[in-house]
Amino acid sequence: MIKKILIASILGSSLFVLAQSVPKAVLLEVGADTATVVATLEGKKWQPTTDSMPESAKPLFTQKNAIKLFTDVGLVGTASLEGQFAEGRCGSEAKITTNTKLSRQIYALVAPWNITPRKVQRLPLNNAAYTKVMAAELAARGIKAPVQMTQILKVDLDGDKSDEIILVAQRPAMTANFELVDSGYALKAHDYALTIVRKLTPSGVKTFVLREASIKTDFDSKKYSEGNGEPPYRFAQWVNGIADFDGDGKMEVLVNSILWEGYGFEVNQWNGKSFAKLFEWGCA
Ligand SMILES: [Ca+2]
Ligand SMILES: [Ca+2]
Repeated sequence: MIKKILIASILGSSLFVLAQSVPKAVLLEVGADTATVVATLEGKKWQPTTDSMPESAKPLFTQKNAIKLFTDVGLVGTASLEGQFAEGRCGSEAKITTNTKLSRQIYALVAPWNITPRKVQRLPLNNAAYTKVMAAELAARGIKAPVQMTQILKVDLDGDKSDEIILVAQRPAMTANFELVDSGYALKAHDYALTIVRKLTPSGVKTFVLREASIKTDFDSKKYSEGNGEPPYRFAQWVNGIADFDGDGKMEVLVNSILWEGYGFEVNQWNGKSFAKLFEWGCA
């Protein structure tokens, strides 16, 4: 069978085109009853989709409960596709049905592998040791603001039998359900958002930065209302998904962030030495 496909593809256009045309997995952004296609895994590369749902990806959705819903704590349920994909606000949209109660926008993978091979644990935010770690990170950046931890997650991302610790802190803070407080505008000097991973390496436990932002001065509302200057920043960050995006048994980290009036995410992957960006997506 494989031989036949190979011959057909050589006789046809090319092997490369064949590999590109059949996605291995699809990433969806999921709301209460709608899913939007945001990226497809083509060969070994995740490609953010622009507008239309790739025809070749449709067979991936035919099975009931093919859509695997995940959050910062890994797999939380499944969903099934209902009806056809049509153009939506941020990409191809379709109706879905699920028994899982969704209280915010989350993400889902349609992929044949186990997307969360290891458990993720949410730790209490008042952890003294991790508050100290975060305080040191803020101090190292000259950020004079208190630690406002919004997430502490414990998970063995890469399966080396040692847990990584993911810490997210920010001011303004976010609610436990990742809603913006006071619209999330960074107005005060030293407002910040910082997402880091603590990981055991051959040279000890090290800190890796997934995302960071801060402002040095107060927002000048007078200047802005007079028509000068930039609007205030919004740089809220939250880890909204931990899952294995490519089926290699190692889990990646999806970090959402607010960008001006829009929002987006980056998927970060441990490459053996550091966390690198696998791909990103955004919608205004
Ligand atoms: Ca590990
Ligand atoms: Ca992986």
